[in-house]
Amino acid sequence: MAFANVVALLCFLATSIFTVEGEVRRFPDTISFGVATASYQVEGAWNVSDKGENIWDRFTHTTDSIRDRSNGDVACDSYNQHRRDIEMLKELGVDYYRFSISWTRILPDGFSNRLSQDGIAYYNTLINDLLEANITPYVTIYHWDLPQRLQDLGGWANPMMADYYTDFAKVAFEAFGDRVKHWLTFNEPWVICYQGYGMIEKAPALDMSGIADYLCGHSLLKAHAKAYHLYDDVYRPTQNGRIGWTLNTNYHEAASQSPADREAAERAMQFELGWFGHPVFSSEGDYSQILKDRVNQKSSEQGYPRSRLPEFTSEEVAYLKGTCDFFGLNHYSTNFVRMPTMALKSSKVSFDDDLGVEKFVDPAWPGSEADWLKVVPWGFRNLLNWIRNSYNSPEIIVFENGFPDRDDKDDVDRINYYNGYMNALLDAMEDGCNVTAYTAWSLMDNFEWSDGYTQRYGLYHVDFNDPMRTRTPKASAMYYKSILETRTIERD
Ligand code: GBH
Repeated sequence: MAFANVVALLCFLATSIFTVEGEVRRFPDTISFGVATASYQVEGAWNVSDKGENIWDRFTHTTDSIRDRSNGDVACDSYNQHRRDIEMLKELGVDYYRFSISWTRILPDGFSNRLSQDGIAYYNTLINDLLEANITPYVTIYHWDLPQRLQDLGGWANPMMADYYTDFAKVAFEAFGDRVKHWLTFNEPWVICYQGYGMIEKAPALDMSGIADYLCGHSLLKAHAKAYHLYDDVYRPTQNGRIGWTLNTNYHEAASQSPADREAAERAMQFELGWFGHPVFSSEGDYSQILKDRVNQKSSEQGYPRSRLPEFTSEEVAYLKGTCDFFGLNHYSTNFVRMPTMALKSSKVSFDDDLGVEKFVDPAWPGSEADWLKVVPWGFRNLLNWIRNSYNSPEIIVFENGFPDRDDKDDVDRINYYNGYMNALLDAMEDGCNVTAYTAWSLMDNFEWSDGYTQRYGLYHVDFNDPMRTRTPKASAMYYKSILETRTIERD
């Protein structure tokens, strides 16, 4: 009977929308889902064939800066096990896989006059096998593994890097662009420059904060714009892909609603996300006024003849503006920011001194294996809205979001993290943020930079004591899979 059918249908709908545990929310059909990795963190095969040495090979082999004294020589062995990786991607049901290209694997000397056929073949096979599995490749051209020879020339502090980088990008477009339609020029410029040139946290560990970090950022911005324009002018007309980059940031929430604290929080946003975001995404372009003013004023107080932050010419400002087809975002956590009560004395020249704010976290926020990573889902929602308001409602793609464990397969904390952050994502979308894709970091446990293998972000566990590097799904893998399958998530 028709009436009974209607009742049955309504009951079915009611139980599928409202489970006993709570309300279920649906993701719009416009959003796609993926997972990410990066070459040095997963590939291993560090000296196979003619691969050249990069700065992470050098850093891990010659310093004791890695917490467990490990390295990426073998890592997840994905160079030999990409088929297993693809099985996992299929099991998860992702739409796309974000991976990066190891520069010295395809250009052993860093320069584009000599190509490694084996290196090119490796990525060709990976890309072809992904496409065959119906998984879209998203390619990061540079995820931190600079050729050591280019580092010897000053790395990103050398203005010539804009050309060398663009040569490398050109090789990638030529070799893979017939099949790769999603490109990222850089992963996290802020981390590259702040942690690699300003601190000792990451290779090349220059430790020249307030100087080298700004030089790095300056030529990196130019490198990005040059590669973008190359793609836009030469490759887009025939290859029809999209290109941007992905910027990391904590969300910086004002500690109070006082004008001073709000100013401090906005300044922190402008120093972190805005350092690279403002020149590309703001309507006026260039570094933000607040960044220019702060560094300029500090520099002159400190007796420098010019600002430690280099300047762009007006041609360069125009050349940089709009050089992303979308806003790529890597986000993990949030902190509070307040204006220091006493003016901090400019004792030591540094990026943080230029910024001049105090950051702290709420001790009640749940933590993780990483001391900096607190679980604050509402910060993600606020951040997405900050981007919407500051940069004229761009299309946003979340390229990383994730949570570290120590060595755990029953990873309830990670499930809670994803549940909170994916709910916050939906909240932001309901606020009007145009988010079109979301990426979990990471597909599997991998080499976590200076934390070695002590912090694990994987949906899949990797046994690093096993020569086979056996992968096992964690509980969170099944959780993410079910979200992708049903396109729903339980309201938190
Ligand atoms: C990403 O970096 C990387 O792209 C990826 O390769 C890496 O494996 C993953 O995240 C996990 O770490 O609270 O001020 O001390 C994340 C970079 C690390 C940048 C934490 C900010 C701490 C800021 N972020 N860092 S603070």
